[in-house]
Amino acid sequence: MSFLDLAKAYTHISYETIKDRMHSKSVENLSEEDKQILSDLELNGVTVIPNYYSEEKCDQIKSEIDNLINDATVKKWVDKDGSDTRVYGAHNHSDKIMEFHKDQFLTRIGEQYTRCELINSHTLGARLVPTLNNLGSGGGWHRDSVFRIQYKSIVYLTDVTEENGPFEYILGSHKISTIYKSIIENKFNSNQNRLEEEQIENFLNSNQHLYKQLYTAKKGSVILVDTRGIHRGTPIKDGNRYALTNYFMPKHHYTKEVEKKWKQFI
Ligand SMILES: O=C(O)CCC(=O)C(=O)O
Ligand SMILES: [Fe+2]
Repeated sequence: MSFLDLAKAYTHISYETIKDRMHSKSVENLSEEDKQILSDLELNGVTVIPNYYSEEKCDQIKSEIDNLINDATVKKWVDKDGSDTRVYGAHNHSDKIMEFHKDQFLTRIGEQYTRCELINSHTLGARLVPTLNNLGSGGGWHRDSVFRIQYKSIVYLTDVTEENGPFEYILGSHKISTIYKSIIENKFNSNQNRLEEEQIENFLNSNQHLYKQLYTAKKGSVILVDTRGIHRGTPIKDGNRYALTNYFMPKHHYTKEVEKKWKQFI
């Protein structure tokens, strides 16, 4: 293990935690439903709410995403093998997507979980189709951030089976102790956010109580997730997968530079 990596990770994580506490937002009036969702998020790093959107609404938004993808005036990003097509600023083009973007319930849960006021920088509308050797949504196993807490909400707009590139998460890997442990036992570096299959196997061998969970679900299901934990969209084998993703971040992380970074894609 590298003491330097451990010291670096500890310094950055402590710094971010102190900043979060300085900007912390108090949590009031938790309903029973909120409590259940929060305890799931805290324990596992991820939770699912089925039937959040109706089938009809999912179908409408799905066809809006197709229209956006086919509209030459709309900014989009496509991965190198053409499997993953993304409209990062989808909320700016549709009232229904804007509704998801501004969803008060999803925002409130995130604020309760992170204990910070959140900004939703943008809502991604994405379509996945199978191509040879595609990596899946997000480009393989990763943590969105090692040092900072992250919260996203994803709604599936199509039924997602094992064939359609479901979201996958290592339950419990959002815990900071797993970051330190992986530096000590698995030779991860201080800011190791991209992970090879072999590193995932080593990580799981060191953490026998943690396991991978595949999120197959019906259209309309919402996944609430701390994307500091280790996750990926699995490679898509068949059919397609449409989804919206809210990119929340604590308000004090939403600097001018962050805003500028995302503006070029929106
Ligand atoms: O769309 C997915 O299944 C996960 C993509 C991802 O890595 C993310 O949104 O952070
Ligand atoms: Fe991610």
